[in-house]
Amino acid sequence: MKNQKNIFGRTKFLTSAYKVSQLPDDTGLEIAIAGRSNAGKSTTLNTLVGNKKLAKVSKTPGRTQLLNCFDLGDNLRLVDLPGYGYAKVPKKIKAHWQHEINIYLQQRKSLIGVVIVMDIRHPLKEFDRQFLHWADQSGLYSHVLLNKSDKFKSGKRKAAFLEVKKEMANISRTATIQTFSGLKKEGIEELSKTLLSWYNDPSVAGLDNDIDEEE
Ligand SMILES: Nc1nc2c(ncn2[C@@H]2O[C@H](COP(=O)(O)OP(=O)(O)OP(=O)(O)O)[C@@H](O)[C@H]2O)c(=O)[nH]1
Ligand SMILES: [Mg+2]
Repeated sequence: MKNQKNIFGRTKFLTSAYKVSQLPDDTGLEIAIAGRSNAGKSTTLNTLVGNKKLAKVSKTPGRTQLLNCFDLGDNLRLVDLPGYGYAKVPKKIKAHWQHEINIYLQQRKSLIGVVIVMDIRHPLKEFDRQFLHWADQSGLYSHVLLNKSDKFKSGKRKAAFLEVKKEMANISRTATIQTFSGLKKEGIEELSKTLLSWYNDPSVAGLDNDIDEEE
């Protein structure tokens, strides 16, 4: 394995797709960031890549309304998905996104795993469970981020972690979990290690996906 310490640091915005059919060619390896609206998906992405401005963050839930696609080079990508479960988004838009996310999850061959971002104060809501279940069934990697962990003191944080971990095991045999704070930049190392191990798993998509060293 080559030195891949900073592949996330080289992330560039690639494209915004309103529909799955507008995404880049379905080759290489892609990891999607999913989760309820306002859980902190865009913040997580920005924290991971060390660029506050890459993905738009907003106090208004439902901000990310496109499939925003980012390029790490070597045909590796990250996709920031629109959040699910926000009540105030008009029905028509919600239905459109639900439809597109379903198509994306079912048809995207380059998709190897999903990061499911949850607010540590409101974990494992219905859609989170569905996502975990679906990823497990589809043989995708999944990693749960209990984000906004800065909102809890360490005792409460640990308790939430253990509880979600236990409950999650009933839904997915393979999902992993960690606490995270995009705000305090805590948990980046664990997250990047996890994603790198997915990108480097030669069994996914049967590709030679050895990652080049940063110049
Ligand atoms: N305290 C705290 N706030 C956070 C953290 N991560 C994100 N936030 C805040 O949560 C709000 C939503 O963050 P986003 O990253 O835009 O969330 P999102 O999941 O991308 O939201 P949508 O695109 O609307 O689905 C913003 O006000 C962020 O500043 C965190 O780790 N701690
Ligand atoms: Mg967002």
